[in-house]
Amino acid sequence: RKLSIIGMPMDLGQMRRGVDMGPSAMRYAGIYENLSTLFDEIDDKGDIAIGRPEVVVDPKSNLRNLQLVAEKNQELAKAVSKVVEEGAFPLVLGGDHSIAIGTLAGIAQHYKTLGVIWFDAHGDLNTAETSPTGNIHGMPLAVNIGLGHELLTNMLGYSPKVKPEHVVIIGARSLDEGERKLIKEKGIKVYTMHEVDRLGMTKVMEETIAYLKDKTDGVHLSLDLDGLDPTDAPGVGTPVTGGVSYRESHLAMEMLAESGIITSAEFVEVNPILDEKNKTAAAAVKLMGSLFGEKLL
Ligand code: DIR
Ligand code: MN
Ligand code: MN
Ligand code: MN
Repeated sequence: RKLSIIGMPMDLGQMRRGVDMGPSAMRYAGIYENLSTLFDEIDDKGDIAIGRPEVVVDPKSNLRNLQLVAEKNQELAKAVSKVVEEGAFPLVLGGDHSIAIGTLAGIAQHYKTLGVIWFDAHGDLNTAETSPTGNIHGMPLAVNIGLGHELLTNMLGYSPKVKPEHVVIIGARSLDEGERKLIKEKGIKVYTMHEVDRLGMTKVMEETIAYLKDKTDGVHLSLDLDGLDPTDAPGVGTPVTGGVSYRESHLAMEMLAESGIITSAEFVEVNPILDEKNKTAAAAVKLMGSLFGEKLL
């Protein structure tokens, strides 16, 4: 099998600079060295150019950098779609989590019922109306189920990208008021840290895999490094204490590898400026190894 990597150095979906260096940080941490034995071929397509304009909030929409986030995500969507057409496994390196808008726009059109695992401390289910920040990286899951500004939801001319009943959120521990309401309203499956503690990661993943396996024809993993505990992944813009441990996160990836359900992935929010000796990028790369079937023995 073939792995195709696309770097998306996007930092316009939130306010902390440095997350644009996430793709470099992960490559530096040894993506190629760690994954080369797990694939017949690795094709690194390089980064999509973002540029570095000053941050602007559109006072009308409460969406920071809307035009550019939409435009650049559309470029990503087209690049990702091409990878799927080539039959390779798409791996996108972020960049803030707003890039999931482009990634899923590119992928979902190739599936009838795409499932999504959203590994994150946050729900990313805000809209302009509910967002306390105006940051689009807090909105991509809402956009992907069809809620939000049309420039984002209608990317590549279709919406929604996924159905709420095909989404599983894992690791949540910081949910805004509007997000909680939406989760209940749409019946989205969420394993908060309470469930991770209570059930254990083994059970959480068994249930997640069973929940998605039969009703989807592909599953995208959107992994926000802030889902991990900040002691294991300090290099993120919005750390929240009490997260998934390094070992638990590996177990989750290993179980996904065994299940064979994952058909695309993205690793986002790695910010080397806020990191400790590239620890977060290194954790991301090790998680990729587990996700792609690396074994200890
Ligand atoms: C917050 C933070 N809920 C927002 N979201 C983050 O801005 O909407 N998502 N950091 O990963
Ligand atoms: Mn996120
Ligand atoms: Mn997050
Ligand atoms: Mn491992």
